[in-house]
Amino acid sequence: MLQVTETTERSTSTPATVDSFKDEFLRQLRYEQGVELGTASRDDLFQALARTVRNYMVDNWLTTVETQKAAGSKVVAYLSAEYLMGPQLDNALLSTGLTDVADTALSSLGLSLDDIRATEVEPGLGNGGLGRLAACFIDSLATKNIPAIGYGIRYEYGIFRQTFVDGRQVEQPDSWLSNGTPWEIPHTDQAVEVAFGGHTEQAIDQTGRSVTRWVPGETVLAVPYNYMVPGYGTANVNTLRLWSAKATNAFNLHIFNSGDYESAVRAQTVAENISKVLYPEDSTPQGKELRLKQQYFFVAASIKDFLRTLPEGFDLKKLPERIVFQLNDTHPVIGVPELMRILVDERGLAWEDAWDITRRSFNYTCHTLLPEALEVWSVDLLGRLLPRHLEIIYRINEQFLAGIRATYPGDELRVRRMSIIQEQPERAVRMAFLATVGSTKVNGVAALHSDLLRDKVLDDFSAYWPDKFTNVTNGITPRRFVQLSNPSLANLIDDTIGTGWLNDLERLKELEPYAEDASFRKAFREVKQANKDRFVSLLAQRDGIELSSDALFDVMVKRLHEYKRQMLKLLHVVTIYDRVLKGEIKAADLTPRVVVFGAKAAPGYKMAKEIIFLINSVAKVVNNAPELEGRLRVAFPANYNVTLAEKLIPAADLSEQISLAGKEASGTGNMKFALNGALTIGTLDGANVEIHELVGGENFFLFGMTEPEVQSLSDAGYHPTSFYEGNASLRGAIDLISSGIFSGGDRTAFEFVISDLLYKDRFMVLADYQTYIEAQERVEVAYADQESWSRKAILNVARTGFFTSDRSIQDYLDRIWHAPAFPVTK
Ligand code: 73E
Repeated sequence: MLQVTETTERSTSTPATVDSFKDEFLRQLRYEQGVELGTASRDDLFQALARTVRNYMVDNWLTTVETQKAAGSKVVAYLSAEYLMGPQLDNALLSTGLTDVADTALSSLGLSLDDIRATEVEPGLGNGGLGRLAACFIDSLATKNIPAIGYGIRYEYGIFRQTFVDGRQVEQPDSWLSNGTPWEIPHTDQAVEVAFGGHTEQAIDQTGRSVTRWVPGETVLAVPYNYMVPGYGTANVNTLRLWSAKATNAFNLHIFNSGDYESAVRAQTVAENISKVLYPEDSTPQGKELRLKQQYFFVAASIKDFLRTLPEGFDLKKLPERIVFQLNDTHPVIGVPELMRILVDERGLAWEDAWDITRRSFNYTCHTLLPEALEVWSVDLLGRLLPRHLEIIYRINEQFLAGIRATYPGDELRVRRMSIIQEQPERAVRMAFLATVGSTKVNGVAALHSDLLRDKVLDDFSAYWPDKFTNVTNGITPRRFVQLSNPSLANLIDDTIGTGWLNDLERLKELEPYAEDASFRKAFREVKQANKDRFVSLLAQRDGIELSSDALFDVMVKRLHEYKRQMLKLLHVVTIYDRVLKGEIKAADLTPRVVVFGAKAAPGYKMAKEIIFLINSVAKVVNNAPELEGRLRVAFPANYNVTLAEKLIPAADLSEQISLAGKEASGTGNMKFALNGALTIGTLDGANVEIHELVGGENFFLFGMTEPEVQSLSDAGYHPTSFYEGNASLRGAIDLISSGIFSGGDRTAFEFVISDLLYKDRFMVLADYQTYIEAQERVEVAYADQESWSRKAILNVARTGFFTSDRSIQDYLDRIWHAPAFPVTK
C-alpha cells in the first residue's frame, strides 16, 4: 500500500540486520560478480557492496516515483550538462542508515569497509563548482521531499585525470566506466530518438493550416541511465537520469539509404561520440560543434522524457503547473526553442499560447560575469545542426525586439544591444539573452553576483523586466561536506548540541557559546589536528608527498583560472622565500606553513598551464631550501577531485578565496572550508561577501579592492608596472622568479607569465598584492594565539549554517519554483 504521510522520519525499505546484509553481500559476490569470497578482488568486493547498499534503496525509490506520478505533483526538472557527484558509497550508506550494519557485516567476514570504500572511482562528470552545485542541489531536493529529477549526460569519459610530468600538466582520459558502475540502472527500452540536421519545409496539416516541418538529416538514440538520489532522513529517493548516445540503425538517413555499409558503420561511431567526453572547460566555452550537439541531445531527450509521463489528453496550457525546468547556466537553453517546436510544430498550438507556456516553464541560473564565459553559437553552426530551432529563435527575437521598440521608440542602439542575435564579430546567438527572454526568473548565485548581473551584464533586461531578476545564493550539502568528510567534527557537534542539525543547519548557531568554552576549543583543535594527520598520511600514500601536520594548513583548491589568482598566492610564497634569502626575516620566526594547491587547467588554456608549471617549479625549490628550515612547504597533489576535497577541506586552517572582486560569481569551496572551521583570507567577491558578513570581520582576513574600486582603477587606466616599481617586496618576488632560481638558471622559463603580469595583468594581481601580504601577516599573528584562533574557527562553523544547499533549495522554491514538498513513505 502506498501512502503519503507528513513525517520525514528516516525509513529504509527493508529493515536490515547484519545477517541479512551479509547474506545479500555474499549473494551479490557470488551471483553478480561470479567469485568466491576468498578470491574476490577489491573491485569485486566494492561492486558487491555497492549493489547491496543500492538494493536497500530501490523500494523507496520505486515508491517515490510511483506516488509522485500518481499524485501529479509539480516536478522540478534540473537541466545540467554537469553533475560532479563524487564517490557514492558513503552517501548511500548514510542515507540508508546502514553504515554500522555494513561495517559489522564486513568485519565478520574479515573485510574492512575502509579498504573497500577506498577503491571507489568517482564519476567526474563535471568541471568544478557548477557541476558540484548540481550534485548538492539534487541531494537537497531529495532531502526536502521535493519531486525532482536531474537530467544530464552520461559521459563515458569525465573530467580528465591530471598528472604532472616534469612539473607540467599532462591529461589522461578518465575511464571511470572501465569496470562498470554499480550505481546506474540502464533502461534501453525507454530510449528516445533525438534528431539533428536536415532542413525545414512548409506543409499543410490535416486541418488545412500551413505548418513548418523539420525534416532531420540524422537521428540518434538517447538511452537513459537512472541513478538513485536518496534524501537524508526521509524515505524519499529521487532520480538522476543521464543520457547516453547510441546509434540508431539509420543514424544518417542519407548514407543508410545509399547502401554504403562501411560508411554507415562509421557513422554509428560518430553518433555515439555525442556522449563520449565531457568538455574540460570551466568558464570558457569554445563553441565546438560537438558541444552544441551534446546540449541539444540531452535537453531534447529530457523534454520528450517528461512529456511522455503526462496523461493522455493533458491540457498543455497547464504544463507550467506540472513542471519547472531549471537551466543550469546557458548549456541547456536550446530547450526553449525545442519546447516551442514541440508545442507549435508537433502539438499544433498557436505560437502565442506556446510562448506563454514555454516562458512560464523555464527559469535560468547564470553562473558567471566574465564576458568570455557567455556562450554564443554561430548562426551558421546552429542553422546547420538545428535548422528549425534557428528559425524559432529568429521569431522569438523578432517578437521580443518588437516589444523593445514599442517601449523605447527610436532607440535602435538599445535594440542592437539587446538582440538575441549578435552581428559582430560574426552572426551568432547569444544564449544568455535567449535564456533571459525565454524564462520567468533569472537568478545569480550570490548577492553581489546577482546585483552585478542586474546592474551590469543584463542591465537592459532588468530595466525592461525588473521583476524577472532575483538572487539565490549557492549552498553545499552538509551531508557530504560535513558529516561524511569530517566525521570527527560531526561527532563533536552531536555531542555538544545534539543531533538533527544536519538537515537544519542553522542550528549550528547553538555552537556559538562554546567558542568561549576552553574544553570545547581543545576538543575542536583535536579534531582539526586529527584531520591534518589523516590528510598527511593520505598524501604520503597517494602522491608520495611527505608533510608535517604540525603547521598552518593554507589551502587554495579550485580550477586554475587567472581571475581566481593562484598567482597572488604564489607571489606570497615567493615573497616569504625572498625575504628569508635576503635576511629580512628569520626562518625561525616563521609560523610553519604548508601551502596546498589543487587545480586543473583546461587543456587548451596556455596561461593556466604555465602557472601550474611555475607553482610546481617554485614548490621544488622551496621544499628543498635549507634557508627555510622546513618552515614553508608547498604541496601540489595532482588530480584534485571530490574524493581528495573530502579529505583536504577538513584539514585546512586557512581558506584562500582571493579572486579579483566582481569576477567569481559565488564560489562554493569558500562555504565548505568555513563550515569545516577554516578561516577565510579573501576579497569581497562572490559569496565571500556573505561569509564575511555572517562570520564577522574579526573572524575573516579581508583584503583587496572592492568591485567599485576595481571598476574605477580600470576606468582610470591600470598600469601594473607602476605597482611593481613602487613596491620593493613585490619587485623582490617577481625578480626572484625572473632570476632563474626556480628554473635551473633559465631566466626565460616563466617569461610568458611574468610579462603578462607586468604589462597586462587583467585581474590586477599586482594591485592587490600589498594588502594581501598584509592580510597574511595578520594571519601569522592570529595563528600564534591558538586559543583565539580556535574561537574564530568555531564561530565560522557556528555562523555559516546559512550555506547549506537545503536553504538554497528553499529559496528556489519560494522565489522561483513554487513546487510543494511531497513526503513519501511506504
Ligand atoms: O563562481 C562559480 C560558482 O560558484 C562559477 O565560476 C561556476 O559556478 C559555480 C556555481 O554557481 C561556473 N562554472 C561555469 N560558469 N560558472 C562554467 C561555464 C562553462 C562550462 C563549465 C562551467
